[in-house]
Amino acid sequence: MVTEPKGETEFRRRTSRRSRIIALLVSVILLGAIGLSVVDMVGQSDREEATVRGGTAYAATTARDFGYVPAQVRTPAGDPLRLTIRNQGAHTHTFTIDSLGVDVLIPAGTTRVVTLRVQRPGTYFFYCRFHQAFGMRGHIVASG
Ligand SMILES: [Cu+2]
Repeated sequence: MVTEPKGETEFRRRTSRRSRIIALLVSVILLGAIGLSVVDMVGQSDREEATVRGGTAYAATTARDFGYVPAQVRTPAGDPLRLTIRNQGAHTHTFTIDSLGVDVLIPAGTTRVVTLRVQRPGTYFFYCRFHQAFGMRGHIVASG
């Protein structure tokens, strides 16, 4: 009959319990971090309503790693839209609208203002050239 030394068994048991506790803590922290960033992305308003002053519409959005927040901008058709895009991410992003010939590079930490001629009612799709595959896209909805 083989008996393990008592001390070693005790050590093994404690270590496995400790590693289980550490694994649990790590997963709780990871889930918390994921949850917080989701809340950060989703918790804010998912759409921006342009404000019209003196025949010009003004709106703002942020570019993040990797999405625009908010991703939908609503504006009246006909008025030029001055859209402020603040890059709060750690990467360079673009604000690109093929149908309007707009392609603006926004380095990390910088802000760009683009003036869009949204003449006709409709939906204008925008995206980041570098991170479109990551879901970095949105749209401008121009109402008539
Ligand atoms: Cu990007």
